[in-house]
Amino acid sequence: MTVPPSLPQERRLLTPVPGPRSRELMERKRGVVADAVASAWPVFAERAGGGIIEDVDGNRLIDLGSGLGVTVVGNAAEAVVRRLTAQAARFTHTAFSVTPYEGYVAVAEALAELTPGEHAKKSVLLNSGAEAVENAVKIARAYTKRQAVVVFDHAYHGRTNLTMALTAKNMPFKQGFGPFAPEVYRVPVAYPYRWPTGPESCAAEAAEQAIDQISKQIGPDNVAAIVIEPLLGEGGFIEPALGFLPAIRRFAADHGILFVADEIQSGFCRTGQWFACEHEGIVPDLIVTAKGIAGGLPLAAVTGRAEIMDSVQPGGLGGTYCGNPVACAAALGAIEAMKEFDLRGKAKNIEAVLKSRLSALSEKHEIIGDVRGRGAMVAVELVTDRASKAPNAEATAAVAKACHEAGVLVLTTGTYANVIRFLPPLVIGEDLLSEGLDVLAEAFAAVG
Ligand code: PLZ
Repeated sequence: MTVPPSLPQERRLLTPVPGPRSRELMERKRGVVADAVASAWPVFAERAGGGIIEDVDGNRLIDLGSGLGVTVVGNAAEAVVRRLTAQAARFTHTAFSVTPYEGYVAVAEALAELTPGEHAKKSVLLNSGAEAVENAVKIARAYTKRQAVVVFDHAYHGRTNLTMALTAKNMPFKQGFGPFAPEVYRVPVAYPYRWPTGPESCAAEAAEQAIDQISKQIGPDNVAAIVIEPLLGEGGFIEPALGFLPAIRRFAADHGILFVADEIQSGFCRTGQWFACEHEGIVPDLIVTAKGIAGGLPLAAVTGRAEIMDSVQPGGLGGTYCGNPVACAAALGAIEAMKEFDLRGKAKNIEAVLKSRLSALSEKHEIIGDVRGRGAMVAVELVTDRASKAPNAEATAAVAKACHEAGVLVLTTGTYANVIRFLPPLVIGEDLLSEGLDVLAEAFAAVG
């Protein structure tokens, strides 16, 4: 079982949400936590598991966000808790660069087994997604002896200095935080819904434009890496039009540029496969993972061709906490649960439910411009009207708020803040998912 038996899988509202205890804690937060550290929903968690978050007022909320796409295996998953508590009781830290331990090696073995490609692979473990993306760039630069990095419109890669430069959206991620790292270049991505000449011509035209810009404005020989999310997350759950990724992948291979897949949000069963780039048979040179890898513990990785990973000088990669033994134990538990409970299959079932319910909703509501995504990574994009496709951030916020008040946690996203994304834990029960979507339907009806 991945669902804690002591936590009933039922929505339950005992107070208005947020309730009095949450409001009290919010006041304390305001006094001591920096205002910049925002919370999408001011509800404080007491416990969580399966598809439920229970708050400090005893309300049970349906979780369609997985803590930003992290708890693929659910919160407090049995295998994660079992393995991490056993590890914590043995030792919590030695620093892998001082006194190594087996868990780190076992996670690297699992990554070599599960990531795309049959070649020899090696990994480095890090603490966060952003740190892992930075390390992928370091490795690519060391291996290619080139400096430029190519990223895409609507990309999100993190909040550190280098990854802010890689991230597209200014507010709130970059505003006031410059200067940003140099040698980062942004090119178009194949965004079917908003491609000027329509979805059919999108893949070929976008690839042509991206490749032309790299060729004319940067020079392929100067490019160390092309970094891309195979299914873009924070940019609005954009599935690049089919054919775009293979074209970029081919171009990279032809020019000695490393193709780096940022699978931090899309990886580990989320899209119905181990990794989203499998959808088009893409084998990246480097693949970056985090979030789902460790059931909520902070862990991230760069995995890549052995000869690329080994081009960095000894001691060139690491950090005090990287590959923490408790986080590694949690990762081994999470991967065990993904296999045991066939979470790739579960993601596909979730996609079927989400797509059919959301398509039905879009027939009723003119403000739903697009339904897209794969597996348990699906979204609707809201517009003022279908002809203009003008982003409708206002209605997006209103629908999310109505869901929250009714006890369903949905997250918004997108460059234009007009996307409602669904990324439930893959262990959510179908009844609960369905009830969450009933609430969503009521929210759309209320907002119009
Ligand atoms: N790459 C594709 O999705 C993190 C960030 C939310 P970290 N996405 C959620 C927020 O408001 O901070 C993410 C991602 C992709 C990189 C990252 C960065 O991962 O673990 O947040 O550093």
